[in-house]
Amino acid sequence: MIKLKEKLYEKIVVGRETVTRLVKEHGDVKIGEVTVAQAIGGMRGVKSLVTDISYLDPEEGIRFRGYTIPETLEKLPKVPGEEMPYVEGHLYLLLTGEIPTSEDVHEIAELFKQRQHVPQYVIDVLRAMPTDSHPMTMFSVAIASMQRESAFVKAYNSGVSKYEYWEPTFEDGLSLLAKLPGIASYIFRMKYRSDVIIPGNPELDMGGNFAHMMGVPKPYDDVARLYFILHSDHESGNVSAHTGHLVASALSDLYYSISSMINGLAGPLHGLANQEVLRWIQGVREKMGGQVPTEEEMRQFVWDTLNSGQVIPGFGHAVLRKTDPRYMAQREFCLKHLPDDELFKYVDVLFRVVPPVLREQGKAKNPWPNVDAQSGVIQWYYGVKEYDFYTVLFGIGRALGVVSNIIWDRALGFPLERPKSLTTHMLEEIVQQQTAGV
Ligand code: HAX
Repeated sequence: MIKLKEKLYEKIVVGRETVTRLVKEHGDVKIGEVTVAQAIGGMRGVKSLVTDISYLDPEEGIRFRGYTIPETLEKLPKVPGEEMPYVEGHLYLLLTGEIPTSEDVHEIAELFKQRQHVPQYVIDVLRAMPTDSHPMTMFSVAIASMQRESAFVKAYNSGVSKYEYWEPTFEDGLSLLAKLPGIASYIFRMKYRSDVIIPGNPELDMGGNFAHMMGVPKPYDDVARLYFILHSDHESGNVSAHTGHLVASALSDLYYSISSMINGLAGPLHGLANQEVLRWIQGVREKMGGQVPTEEEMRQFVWDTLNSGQVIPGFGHAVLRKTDPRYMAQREFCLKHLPDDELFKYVDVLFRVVPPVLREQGKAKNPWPNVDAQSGVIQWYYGVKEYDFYTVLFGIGRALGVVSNIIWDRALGFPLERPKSLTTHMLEEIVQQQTAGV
């Protein structure tokens, strides 16, 4: 048996005991209240989801299984001779909560190698799509097209017990994750590199193989590893993670769930913001004739965008109230590898200018930069200038976290998600009753 699966099973037994005890013995304990503003306002802050894979503290930022980003990057086994850890090791951490040994990492790397081949029919589907389809549309369609491969569906149709649902879901997760770098790089090369496709190299780790198939030299392999790890999980209420969980809660398989996750990620208020940051900067760059704007000039560009009723992409967050540590990790990478890059200087000016302007405007609860403000600059520097591809990179990373969450959803027997809705008239009645009661 796969060692990772054995380890996972040990943890699942403990996890099942915990959730059974919590529901049986403490099911009525209140963990929060819901206000009218929260019900109308996108459920901000409503505590109604459960995950152990990661936790987002508004002040500190994300912790993966209890580890901050610097701790994660420091503790995970590194690819020999490289700066960044194995993405495979990060998946082990997300799934089990433990730092893997190099043997654990190599087991996953080996499983990925066995499963990385992208079926020809997926390529045919991509080729049949209009050439101006957005890369995220292509990515979503390619994933959905593989639904016929689902081990979960086969097991479900043959009457597997619900206590075993997690096992074929685990199989689907490994098979799907192994193929995502190949599919993504295929889309990139087909669309933007004259259709010259580079076959995968099974000797390489996930990040290394992705860089190889993209046709981008070192240290892009480390960029890929850093990206996939940073974007992997952000607890489970964000649009992409929540969509994946919600769709999976109907017992839709991982192919349906991850394709839906990609669709949620493709919105400009979420993952597409990394594309939008580059689009916004290019607009400024054109107006500046290539010159880096002064802080005063940049302030005016920011105000012009706000005054035209648009958001400043890459700034603000629904939960975070400080600069995103995912932004800081990428900023450190930029300071080390591309300190004199022109676009990095733009982003640096924005870092100083945007927060005070957003504060002065007085609307955004969090004026600080998020992960998307910095990520496109690194891609641009290494020659991946087609910014409508950037959210696909986010999608490969996010799939690691959402797949891990869905395997655990199945293991813990989380039920169909079905919150209750009210009409606005009912809200008015509740308000009247409570005001009268005061
Ligand atoms: N620029 C301008 N206005 C902003 C803003 C920004 N960057 N961030 C928030 N605001 C505005 C909101 O639009 C809202 O305006 P209205 O009252 O007119 O509706 C007001 O400030 C209050 O919003 P909030 O409570 O601070 O923020 P939300 O939780 O509603 O939204 C968003 C969080 C991330 C969607 C928001 O900050 C935003 O639109 N940012 C720009 C887009 C972006 O960078 N998205 C990526 C976020 C990180 C992520 O998920 N990555 O994938």
